[in-house]
Amino acid sequence: MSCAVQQQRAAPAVARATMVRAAAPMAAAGRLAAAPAAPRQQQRRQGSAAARAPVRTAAAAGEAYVGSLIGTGMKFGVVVGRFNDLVTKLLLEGALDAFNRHGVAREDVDVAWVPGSFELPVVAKAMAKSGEYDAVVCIGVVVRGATTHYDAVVGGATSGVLNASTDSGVPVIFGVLTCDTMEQALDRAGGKVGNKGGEAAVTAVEMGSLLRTLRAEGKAAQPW
Ligand code: INI
Repeated sequence: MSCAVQQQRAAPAVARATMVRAAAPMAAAGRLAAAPAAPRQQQRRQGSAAARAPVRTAAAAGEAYVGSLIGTGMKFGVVVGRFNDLVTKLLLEGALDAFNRHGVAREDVDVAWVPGSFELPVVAKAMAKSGEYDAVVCIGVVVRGATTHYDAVVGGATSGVLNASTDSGVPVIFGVLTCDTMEQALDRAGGKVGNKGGEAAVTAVEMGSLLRTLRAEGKAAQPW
């Protein structure tokens, strides 16, 4: 199914990004505009100081867009690393729970497992380019203490996820924990620092929604 067809089919009004017509606040922040030339007679009547004073005009503002946090009717892919799956399973639970709380049906979320964080980008990019998803979430856990190639895994995952996103035009969200200890990772997987998997899912809803609206209005290129 082509992306355009897919997007029309699955774009309910409720999932669309909010468009806010920028009014007073943005106009007030408008730049200082050059004063229009006053007719000669008028210039003579004005005092010289007043005539030199800059004139503030209300600058016409463009539209302001923000993604909706209601994901009903949207589709998502989740790619999860098995390495440190004690924690990645908790992050996945957090992501699925957040999707549910934001109106995304469970059958609209596909989950793909890969060996480790280094393998996240290739699958995320392929899923993003399939045209099936509004956004893809990558979930992994890299713990510094447990590996000598921490930097290589983190670097590959980070740049790979970013590249998957910008290359496909589909948001690919970085839900990879990079921690010094397993305890820090658990704190971020439903422990005392919340659940970063859930946060990644909410980011996916917002970004997917924003791009749907921008594309529907011809303000963003179609993906890939
Ligand atoms: N993968 C992780 O997701 N987290 C880690 O902490 C990790 N460590 O420690 O090495 C890890 N390594 C595996 C890596 O992601 C690849 O699967 C492997 O290198 C094969 O390409």
